[in-house]
Amino acid sequence: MAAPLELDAQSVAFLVEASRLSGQEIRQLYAEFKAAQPTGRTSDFLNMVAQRHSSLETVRKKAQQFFELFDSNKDRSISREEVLAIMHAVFQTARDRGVQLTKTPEEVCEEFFQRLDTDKNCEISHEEFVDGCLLQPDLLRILQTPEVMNTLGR
Ligand SMILES: [Ca+2]
Ligand SMILES: [Ca+2]
Repeated sequence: MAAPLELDAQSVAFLVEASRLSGQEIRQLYAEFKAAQPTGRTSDFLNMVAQRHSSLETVRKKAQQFFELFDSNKDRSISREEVLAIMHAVFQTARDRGVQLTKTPEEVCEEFFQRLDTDKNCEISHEEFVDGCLLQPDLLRILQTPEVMNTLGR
């Protein structure tokens, strides 16, 4: 018999909403938290999980939005042509704004594939894109520059 956990339904519901973890995962984390810190308060646990997971969730959501913008033919996969088309448009926006560019759209596209196409099949899957953004936070920072955002209409 597992020891009863003093995490009420309301707290679990709050965390499910904030973190997108399942209720079961949250109870598991709570059990680990109580094992590590027997005197730890529930409020400390709530703060810890909400903070750690909501930032991840924000990144995941942004990555999801960018994936959909890049995947213009909506086949749940990003091709070189799709990346190149967007890069050419982004570079045009940048030039119009007088921004100096040191790379070509082709080079940026190549870098994109080197970093995200993990299985090297020349297509970036939804999973590769989202996982890549979670593991390489600077990718999202690059995607959120004004030139890219303007070009993508965000
Ligand atoms: Ca596509
Ligand atoms: Ca791939």
